[in-house]
Amino acid sequence: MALLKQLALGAGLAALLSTAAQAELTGKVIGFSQIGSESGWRAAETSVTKSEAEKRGVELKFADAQQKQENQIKAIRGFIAQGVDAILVAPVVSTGWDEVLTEAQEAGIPVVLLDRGIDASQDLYLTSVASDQVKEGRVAGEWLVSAVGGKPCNVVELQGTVGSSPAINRKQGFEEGIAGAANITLTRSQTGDFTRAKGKEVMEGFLKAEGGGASICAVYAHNDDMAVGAIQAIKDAGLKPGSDILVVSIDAVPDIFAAMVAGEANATVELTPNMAGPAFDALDAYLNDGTVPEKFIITESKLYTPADNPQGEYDSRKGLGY
Ligand code: GZL
Repeated sequence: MALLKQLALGAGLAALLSTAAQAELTGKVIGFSQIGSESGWRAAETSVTKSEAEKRGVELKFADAQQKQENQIKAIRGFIAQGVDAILVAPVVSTGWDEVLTEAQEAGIPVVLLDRGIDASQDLYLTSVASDQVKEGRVAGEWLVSAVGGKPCNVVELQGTVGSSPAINRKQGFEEGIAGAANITLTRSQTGDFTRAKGKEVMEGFLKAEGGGASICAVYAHNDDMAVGAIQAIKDAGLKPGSDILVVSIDAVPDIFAAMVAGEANATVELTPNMAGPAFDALDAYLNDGTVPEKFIITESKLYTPADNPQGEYDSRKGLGY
């Protein structure tokens, strides 16, 4: 009995401490400059960030930039003027941040990057919480190599937002992943801006340019939303997504698992929408104990295929704000 009591006490203590830790940000005012709501994943990131803030008693000031960097810069300047305790930024593109982040630094306000990186001095931000986007692309490429075996395969690519770190890195990673396979050729590549509508439109263009698509063996999309748009375009062209044209993408949102259940998608690489949890934990340690976090906090990237219970994965993700 004594052991059970000790275990219960230990568990209770751990729970108490974790709540206490989360409570350390109580009353802090944190600004969040979010890119927009271009994809299901982005919507989930916003919803998870708000619930993580609420759990910790943070007053979150949320600004939706509608995909425009100038709106993000304006929002960050607003947070600085309000004298917030910290700023979260999901940077829509990777350049053009030095001036405004220097202003935040001069105001003594720590900045944490979420889900995308920037080309700027690492001194300008406290830490960055993101996936290894090159690895995501490489995992997708390696999956395609294994899926087609030695058969010749022309693959088309739907890139993310031009100039964004995921678009740059996922392209690089995919090319690394297929580099050793002479039978696989990347024949067309164009941005679909991470949206379903644009992904469908660009895929329609690829299909037309390739005489209806018979020569296209696979589509690689930098996110699931563009893949879902491409799936519709493939069906409209009278072809079967998932078999006539393989579909591989990134994010692991519920709708890509629904497509897998329907036999219309083949692989996705998971991206957690919970970048804010690690960000708030790092800010808690920094603001309360002066602990400087690692510069890069890397989240996991896991491959899912129809062999991995897609219905269960759909059910477990539905309702998380996607
Ligand atoms: C990647 C993230 C991307 C998602 C897309 O870290 O920035 O932006 O993969 C989203 O769904 O639009």
